[in-house]
Amino acid sequence: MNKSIDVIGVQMDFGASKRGVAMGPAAIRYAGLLDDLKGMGFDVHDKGDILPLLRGKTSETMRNYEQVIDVNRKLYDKVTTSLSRGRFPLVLGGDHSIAAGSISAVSKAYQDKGGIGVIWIDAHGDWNNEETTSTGNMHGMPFSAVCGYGPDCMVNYGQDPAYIKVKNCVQIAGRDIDPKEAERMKEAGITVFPINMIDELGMPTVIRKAIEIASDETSGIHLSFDIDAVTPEVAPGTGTMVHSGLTARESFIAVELLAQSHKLLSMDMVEVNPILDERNKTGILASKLIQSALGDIVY
Ligand code: EXY
Ligand code: MN
Ligand code: MN
Ligand code: MN
Repeated sequence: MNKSIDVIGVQMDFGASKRGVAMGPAAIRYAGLLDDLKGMGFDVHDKGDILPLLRGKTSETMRNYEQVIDVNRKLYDKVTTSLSRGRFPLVLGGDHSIAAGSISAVSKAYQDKGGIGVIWIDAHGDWNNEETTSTGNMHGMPFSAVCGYGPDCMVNYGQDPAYIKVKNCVQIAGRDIDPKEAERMKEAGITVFPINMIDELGMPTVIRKAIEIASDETSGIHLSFDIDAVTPEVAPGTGTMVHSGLTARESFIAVELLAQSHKLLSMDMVEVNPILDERNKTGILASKLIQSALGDIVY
C-alpha cells in the first residue's frame, strides 16, 4: 500500500459566491496536518498551493469560468504527476469546483484498469451544469462534469477525458439539492444516500454499500469530502451551510470504514472557509478527517 502522500493545496474561491475558502489549505495545514501525517509514518511531500489567475472571463451561467478552468488544468497536471510517481494525491481546497481537475486526472490515470468510482460526501449534489444552474457558481457543477454531463469545459483540456461511470458514483449526506439537479441525478442513475436515509440505515451500512458500488469492477475510489456535509454546529467554517447534517461520529465512521476498505486512491477535502470559522474548529476537523481517511493505509 502507498506510503507517500503529495499534499496539493488549491487557493480557489472563484467557483463560489463567498470569498475566503481560498484560505482553506492554510487553515488545514495550520491545524497540524503535515506533522500529524508524518507522525503516522507517511512520507509527506508538500507540493504547495496552486494559485488562480487574478482575473478571467466570466458568464452568467458559469461565473469566473476562465479562472476555474485554468486552476483545474493546473491541478490535473499536478495530480497526474503525483500518480505517475506512485504517490497518494491529497488535494486541499478551495471551493469544490477543483474536484473536476483532481478527479479527471485520477480517472484518466486508471482509464485502462477499470477506471475509478467516486464517493461524494456533501450537503449538495454538485450536479448542475450551465443549463440548470440558478447561481452560475461552478462549485455546484463538478460532479456532473466528471461524469460527462457538462459543463464539458471543466474537464476537457484536450486530453480526451475519461469520464466516471455513473454506476460507480455515490452521493452521501445530500439535503439541499436543486429540483432540476435532482432530476438530472435521477436520470443519470447516481446512487444517493440523502441525510434521512443515513438516519434510517446508519452510516456504517450506507458507507459499506457506497464502497461496494464505487469499487465494483474499478481500480478503487476517489473520495471528495465537502466539509458542509457535516452539521453546522460541528463545522461552522464553510460558505454553504445547511442545517441538520452529519454528526462528527457519522463523519468519522464514514472515513474510517473507507480507510479499512483499502480502496482509497485519492482524496479532496474542500470548502473549509477560515473567515467564517470559529478558532479554526473546521480546519482542525478537516485535518482529523483526512488522517482518519488515511488511517489504515499504514501497516
Ligand atoms: N446547488 C447550488 C448551486 O448550484 O449554486 C448550491 C451549490 C453549493 C455547492 C457546494 C459546494 O457544495
Ligand atoms: Mn520522499
Ligand atoms: Mn460540494
Ligand atoms: Mn456542499
